[in-house]
Amino acid sequence: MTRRSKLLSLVLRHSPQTIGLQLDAAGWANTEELLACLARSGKAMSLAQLQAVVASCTKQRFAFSEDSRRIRANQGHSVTVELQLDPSTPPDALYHGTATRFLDAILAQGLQRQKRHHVHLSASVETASVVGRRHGKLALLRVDAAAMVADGHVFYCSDNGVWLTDAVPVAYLQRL
Ligand code: HQG
Repeated sequence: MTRRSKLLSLVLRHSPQTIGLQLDAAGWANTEELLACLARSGKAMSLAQLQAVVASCTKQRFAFSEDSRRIRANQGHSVTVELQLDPSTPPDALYHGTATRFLDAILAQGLQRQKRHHVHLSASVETASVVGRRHGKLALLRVDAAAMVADGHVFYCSDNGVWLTDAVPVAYLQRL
């Protein structure tokens, strides 16, 4: 299951061309075409296996369209897609987990989106901690989202509850 989820992340977020797949402007792939491209690339997956990955993924990384004919990743892309999310008002505080080795750069430049489309923020310290530990020794930052909203920064919430924004200047960051 994890292997299939990673494969879907690769083709739906970062590198659809590795299996000859095309995403539309909003990041959707045709479900049948995805399965056909996977099969042609020697990475065959059945529709039932694909549905199981989408349903079982605790982070809801992927979503089918209502008619199930299309599938996309909910966030995390490096390829150019326009997810067409509506701006949304976040909780007053959001959290970002990172590794201690990035702190000097972050506290000099603010949070930048790096290879992704947005900076990813969490509504809970717990989720931010899990995200941060992926990178090494955990460092937690509190983001003053209320002040950012007051100053005109725009936030989006992905379908799986990840808060997204273009960048977080240093003034809104506090080390926890
Ligand atoms: C750091 C996972 C130096 C940033 C997670 C992070 C999330 C800077 C790393 C989603 C910096 C980028 C995203 C600066 C930011 N200088 N380092 N100025 N600004 N950074 O993986 O937020 O499993 O692109 O702190 O659960 O860790 O893929 O972002 O450590 O939701 O579904 O640069 O990815 O979801 O790392 O994680 P990432 P992230 P999935």
